Amino acid sequence: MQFVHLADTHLGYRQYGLVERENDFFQVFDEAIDEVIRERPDFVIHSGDLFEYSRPPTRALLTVQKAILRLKEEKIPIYAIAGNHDIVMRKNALPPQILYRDFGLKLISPKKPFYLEGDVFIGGAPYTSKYHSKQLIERLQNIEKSSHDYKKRILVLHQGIDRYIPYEYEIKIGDVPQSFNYCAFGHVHERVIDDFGEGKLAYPGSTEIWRSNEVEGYKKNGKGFYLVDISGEVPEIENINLKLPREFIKETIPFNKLQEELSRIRQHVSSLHTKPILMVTVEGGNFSRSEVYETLNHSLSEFCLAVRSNYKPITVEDEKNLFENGKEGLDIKKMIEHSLKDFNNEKVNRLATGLLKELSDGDFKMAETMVQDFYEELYDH
Ligand SMILES: [Mn+2]
Repeated sequence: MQFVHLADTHLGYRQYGLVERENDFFQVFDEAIDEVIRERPDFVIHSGDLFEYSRPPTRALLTVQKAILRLKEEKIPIYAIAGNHDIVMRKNALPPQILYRDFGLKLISPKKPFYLEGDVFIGGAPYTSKYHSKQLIERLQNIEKSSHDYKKRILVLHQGIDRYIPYEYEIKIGDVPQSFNYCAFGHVHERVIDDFGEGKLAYPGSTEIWRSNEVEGYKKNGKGFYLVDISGEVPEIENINLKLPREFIKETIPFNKLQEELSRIRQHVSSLHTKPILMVTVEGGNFSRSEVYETLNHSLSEFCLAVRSNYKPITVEDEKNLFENGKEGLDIKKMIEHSLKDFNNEKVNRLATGLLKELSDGDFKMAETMVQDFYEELYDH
């Protein structure tokens, strides 16, 4: 008995406002469906964030419709839950997944918390905010009760858990019932496979690079989905990697080697078949940002879909010196002021040092108020 576990496809996302990036997300999704059909699993689970928005662009809706119809033709059932991106935060709001019910998609929801696929129990709940976590925990206990009599049990959720995202979780690992053979989770964009209870807990991660901080994880673990065999005592999980449509390149170059580094990067990006996304951090030295920006774009933009730049006048080495020279020990407040001095913005400075203080004191309420005040002020102008 094999199934595919997929999540966080974020269809309709137009990264950096680029239609090419929107297409990349569609392309990798189509590729995922091709691969699913080649693998011929008994069923598919999509653990949420199918779409980027609760009102997806028509093309995203059609892409999914086509995929669902292909799976239906191949007699591969698909189960899904709504993720935080698929949901409007309004009572009784319906996620777009509901549109495919008549095409065969089985939506797991509070109204229909579980299904049976042969003798496999597939239960779960849509994304629930931290504010309503009590309700979710109650739901989980009920789902666990309903699952008791079945030999194979799968739990489908789209949540952050403290063990994996310590600052933005909705529930704690102790709140997740341990009696399931496989926890098919979504929300965390990195790949995770953990032993949990008698079985496994897994996040397949996002299928494309949704934020630039996913690049490192992608290089290490790839992106794609899991093919899970639950026939045996413990589930066996196989990583299926998809080929991403374009490279996402991150480079950090010292300002004093700008020219030679740029020609090295230029050589690389000009050899690629598909224009990459390039993120360059220029660090160290006193330089004019606008001039460096011009230089970067001038030498690289014809070979890249997008050139994003970042500037760090202070290098890691400088930071270390600042730390070692301080006789009274590390003055984080000074370090923040120093590294933000280029923003030339007293308000950002005040927010950063203020947040540092309140968060290290554990006064989250105060920190929240500070952030709210900051943005209110920002949008007032
Ligand atoms: Mn997501």
